Amino acid sequence: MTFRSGFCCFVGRPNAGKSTLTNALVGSKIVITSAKPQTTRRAVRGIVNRPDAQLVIVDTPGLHRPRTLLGERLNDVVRAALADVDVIGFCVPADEKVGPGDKFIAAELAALKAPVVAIITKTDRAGRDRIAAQLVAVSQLGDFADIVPVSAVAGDQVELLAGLLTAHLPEGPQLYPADVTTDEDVEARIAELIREAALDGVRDELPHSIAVTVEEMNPRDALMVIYATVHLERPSQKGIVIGAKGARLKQIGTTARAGIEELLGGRVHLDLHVAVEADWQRDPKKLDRLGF
Ligand SMILES: Nc1nc2c(ncn2[C@@H]2O[C@H](COP(=O)(O)OP(=O)(O)OP(=O)(O)O)[C@@H](O)[C@H]2O)c(=O)[nH]1
Ligand SMILES: [Mg+2]
Repeated sequence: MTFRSGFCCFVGRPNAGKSTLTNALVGSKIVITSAKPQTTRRAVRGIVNRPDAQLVIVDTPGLHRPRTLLGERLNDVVRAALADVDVIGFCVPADEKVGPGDKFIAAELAALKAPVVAIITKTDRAGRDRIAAQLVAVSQLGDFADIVPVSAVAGDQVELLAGLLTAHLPEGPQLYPADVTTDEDVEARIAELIREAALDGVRDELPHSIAVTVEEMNPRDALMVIYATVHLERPSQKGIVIGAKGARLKQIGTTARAGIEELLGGRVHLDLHVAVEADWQRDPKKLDRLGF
């Protein structure tokens, strides 16, 4: 049996369902997801192990028209990730009309050498006719190796997609040990789980203003004590995130802790601190410090 291995980069506009699909393919939650656009801020690798192949999915931030320096840097992350992969998965949601954002991305992909598989995501949210119309609309966006409708949430056609992407990989050995599902480090994953919890229930500009860093992790008896900071952009955002008598911050901590305990396989004490880094999305030095 020939064994294949290589990289598939997922690209699409913000909120298209790239990260949810990455998790569905890997079979565990390695990246955070949310209903807010621009959730993903790094290129995250998720590893799909199959008997005949190892497929490394590179999940990327949504490609968009940038309004801040952070936005520009996120787009740069996507372009760097696209440069060196075996196949590209272009995600377009079934429940939203194909728009200028998708056309813009399709034009960029046309200039690349790698084959592109168009993926119509969230099919559980659309009826048959809508999906059929979307297949036609997406096929007109470019020259694709395949077009596949999938639902990451319902698990529809996810296996089929894994097979189609794998077919574009070169023959090669395993690139990661078979029990590894991502190469993200634990601290980065913990910071993301806290950010995911903080995103829940906030609106407008606030989701974009949130960044999280882990300051310290100390084992104490059977407990892991984690100190983390939730960074915001304006003092007025503090009250919203902290909530009346600290209720919202407490809820963020409780939600994040459950995810972190699952990740670490042990009990966690989470100490969250809220700080203001004025306008960090537009400040090169602050972006560097926050890891962007
Ligand atoms: N019903 C349904 N919802 C989905 C599906 N896939 C994703 N979603 C939802 O769509 C929203 C966006 O999903 P994400 O996976 O975070 O999207 P993304 O493309 O990674 O977004 P960015 O990281 O912001 O670019 C979330 O609310 C998901 O729960 C799906 O197959 N079915
Ligand atoms: Mg994402």
